[in-house]
Amino acid sequence: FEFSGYLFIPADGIYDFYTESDDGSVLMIGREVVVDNDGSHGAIRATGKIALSKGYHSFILRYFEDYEGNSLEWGWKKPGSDAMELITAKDLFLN
Ligand SMILES: [Ca+2]
Repeated sequence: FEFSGYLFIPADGIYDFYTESDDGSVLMIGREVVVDNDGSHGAIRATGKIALSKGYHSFILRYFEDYEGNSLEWGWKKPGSDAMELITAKDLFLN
């Protein structure tokens, strides 16, 4: 599966992202791979970080399922926050 669209970044800063997937997933923002959680595996989390400016940024979230269970979740930690939270529909603008 490939999900794409735009993510609204509320303020300049360094953002942490994660995907937690069974099996593999990769998150790209702009042309940069931010989270590489690829490969055949059970539900594991991978993280990455990127500096972003305020505004709309394109993203691609790729996911595949190989065998047995299947799940996909993604989230972020905004600058000044100390906890990861889910990315919700209000953060997204789809193509
Ligand atoms: Ca699986």
